[in-house]
Amino acid sequence: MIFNEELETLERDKLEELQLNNLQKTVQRVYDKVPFYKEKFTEAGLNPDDIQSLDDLQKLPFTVKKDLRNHYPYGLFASPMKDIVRLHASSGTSGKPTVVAYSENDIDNWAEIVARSIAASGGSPNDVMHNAYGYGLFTGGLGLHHGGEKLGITTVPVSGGNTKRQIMLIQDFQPQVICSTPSYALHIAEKMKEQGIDPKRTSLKYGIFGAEPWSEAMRNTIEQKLGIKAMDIYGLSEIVGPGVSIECVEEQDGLHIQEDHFLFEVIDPDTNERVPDGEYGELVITSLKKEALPIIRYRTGDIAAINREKCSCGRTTARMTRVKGRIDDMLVIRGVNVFPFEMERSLLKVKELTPHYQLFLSKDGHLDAVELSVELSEESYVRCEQDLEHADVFRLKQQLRSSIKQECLVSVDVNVKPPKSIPRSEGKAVRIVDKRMEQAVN
Ligand code: DLL
Repeated sequence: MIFNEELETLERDKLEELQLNNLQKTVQRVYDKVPFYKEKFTEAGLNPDDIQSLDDLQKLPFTVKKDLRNHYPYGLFASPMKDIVRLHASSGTSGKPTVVAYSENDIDNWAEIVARSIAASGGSPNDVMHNAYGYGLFTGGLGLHHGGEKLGITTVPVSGGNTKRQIMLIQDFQPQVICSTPSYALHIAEKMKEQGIDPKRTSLKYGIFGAEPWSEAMRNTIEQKLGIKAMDIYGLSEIVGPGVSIECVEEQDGLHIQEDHFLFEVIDPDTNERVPDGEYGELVITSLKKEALPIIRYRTGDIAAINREKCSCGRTTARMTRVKGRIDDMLVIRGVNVFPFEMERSLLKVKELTPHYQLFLSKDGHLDAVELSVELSEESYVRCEQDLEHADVFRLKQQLRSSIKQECLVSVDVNVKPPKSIPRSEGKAVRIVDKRMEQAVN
């Protein structure tokens, strides 16, 4: 189902006309209302009249996360506090959080794009939606919530955690749609099994999963374990939260960008130049309708590519690939670049292992070293007599190492652990434990 037939299927020239109009308004708004942008534009010798085409966007300076931090908490807002009805914030694990603001119109627009997203994923007003994204400063819970209500789906605001209760509610309320991080969906499936419930035989039909990188192989695993269609939703708080782009259930091949709300560019993070469609690079996003915190050319740090081919679902919007990872998470192991989640594919091929893993990074002299911690499934642990020195464990370790070497061209140490020893997450999974800085300090 297409929620907003008119805007999601606009002819390209009409869409671009709309985008340019809203880009000009946004540029004027930040110039008039946010001293940070006025200074940056002035420094670059620009004023809002210089934006006469969508290509002129490239003249504008980038905005980076540090700019939000440097203006913590309210310095980049373009609306007076009396017009701001909501704040959200990042977790701020590395310093102050980044704070984002919404006017009433911003909340309405956000609900609109999330309603589109749930509909694109297969949800309809007849359904019940179990929303297990965290409610609070994180944008996942409330973002899906308002979109759900806007679509008219029966929205159950469960939030994250208390997995036993989640399972009870899934059994009692019989939802068709579940929203959570991919890793939490796996955790729920695992807990169901422990309780003697077959996760494939619940009422669930679709999952709306995002907020962390996950691979196509992980999608297959989730679909198979839960017997559902697993859809990828992308977003980030600096831009709005979830709903910036979404897969359609017809193709599950790229995430439709809400192009009437956001302008996407893909740049080479080293040269800062745009790369052609189809090539991977850093996503740079400009908001077109936001009032409280409009953002110009925000460098997301996320790596993906864009495809403008028409989709069979009828939407005319461009699609982005799934996010390969964040630039900060890219590992350079003996000169080879690799994103942690690229190793997922090799891991998920080994049927004796669970889909849970963690990567520990350390320094071995001047070189980066990686240890991949994985765990045995209950059945395999019993089969190898609970002995991690067992020949079978040794064999699957070798198998995983050589598969990673073949697919990712890097060598990693593999540490096989007993079942349930990798921490489970109720929100974003912590996949990377980086000890390199600690080692440098000591
Ligand atoms: O994670 C918003 C969100 C909530 C998206 C629920 C989807 C579902 P932040 O906490 O600001 O916002 O984190 C944003 O998470 O820059 C990406 O690195 C990553 N991310 C989000 N969605 C995906 C996805 C929310 N589908 C950061 N695939 C982004 C890969 C994702 N990474």
